[in-house]
Amino acid sequence: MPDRSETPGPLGVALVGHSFMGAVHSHAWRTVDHVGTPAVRTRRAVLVGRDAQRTAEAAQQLGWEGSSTDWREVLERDDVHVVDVCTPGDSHAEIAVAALRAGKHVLCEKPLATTVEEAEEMAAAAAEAARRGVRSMVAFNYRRVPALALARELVAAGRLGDVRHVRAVYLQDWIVDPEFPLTWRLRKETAGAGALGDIGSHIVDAAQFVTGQVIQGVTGVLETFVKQRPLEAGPAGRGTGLGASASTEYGEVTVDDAAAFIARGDGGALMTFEATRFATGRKNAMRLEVNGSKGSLAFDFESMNELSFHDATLPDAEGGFRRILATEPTHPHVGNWWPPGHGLGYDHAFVHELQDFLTAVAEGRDPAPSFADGLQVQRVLAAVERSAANGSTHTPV
Ligand code: SOE
Repeated sequence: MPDRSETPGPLGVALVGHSFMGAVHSHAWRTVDHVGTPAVRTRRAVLVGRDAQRTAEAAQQLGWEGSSTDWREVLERDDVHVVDVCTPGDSHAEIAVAALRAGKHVLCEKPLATTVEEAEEMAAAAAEAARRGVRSMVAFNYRRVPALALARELVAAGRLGDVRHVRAVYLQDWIVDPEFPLTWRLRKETAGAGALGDIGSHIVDAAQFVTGQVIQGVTGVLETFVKQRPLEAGPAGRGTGLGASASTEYGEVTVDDAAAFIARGDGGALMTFEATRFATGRKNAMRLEVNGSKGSLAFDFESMNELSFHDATLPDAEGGFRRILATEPTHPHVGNWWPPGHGLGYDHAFVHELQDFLTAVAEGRDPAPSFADGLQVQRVLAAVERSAANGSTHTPV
């Protein structure tokens, strides 16, 4: 462990975006200085948004020193060292690349970009910045859920043997109502993809993170169940995200509502994926099951403190899935929190993400997942889209 008796800092942080993700990240930035011994201290210097009044109000509510409507101006500030990008996908590349060029460390929400080309530009800028000691990371937060991090450790320690199957699903239902408005997440030009990009990207990252296998070929199908939706009511026309309200005019949904695809991992695993916003009753069911020659693991984010483990090396009479409560101080990320059994929530994974990001910055190394990792996920998503567009369907005869 590095000696952190004199924690350096503070690093000034600029957060761009103050909708759902901006609020979750704000919570994490408020908390990270107070958990364990931080690698470096931070200051919540400035919150950036499009509307001056709404951004100023959000800054006050979320605990930022000031607010701005001009991220370019913020990049010129010497007291800003970190830029956290929580905007809709279509502005990730422009902001992140400019921030890296300005010498700011960058944390960027997922999926990294709206296209492979943008993600390539971002990964190239990140690689160039790293040579100047400037760090970057893509925010696949579920990696930092203790039970999923434990799953990775068990696979890496060989407890599952050879991994043969990965079954990954991410099920939500927040747009089941056909009158839910056409927010930025439902338009290709702002989001890049629908369920595939927004939540499919999480399970692609999680499957690769847990198994250590890199996805090779994919075959996929996409579906848009509701093709027209009311436009959003409201000033900015890009909505407040998940809680937006509808106007009386309608527009076309240009992304998928659901995606299903199969893939091969480079270690021989057969992987199946399903991402949907139409699984009524499932709110944030991000689930992963891994079957190996020596055992299996199962995780469901809706019970995020638990990991089920079947050890196939035990005698048959003692087999079966047992529940590991991933709340011991010896479990990944848990040590600085509450006594065993007291459980963590969605927000804690974002604090862990910042802890790892800041530790890498302080220690002068690149954090993971990198922009190159984000690009690789983007390529998988694009391959699913190509397959869905060109794929052959065989009618049972
Ligand atoms: C909406 O589908 C959303 O907020 C995603 O954008 C997040 O990445 C996921 O964690 C929760 O759901």
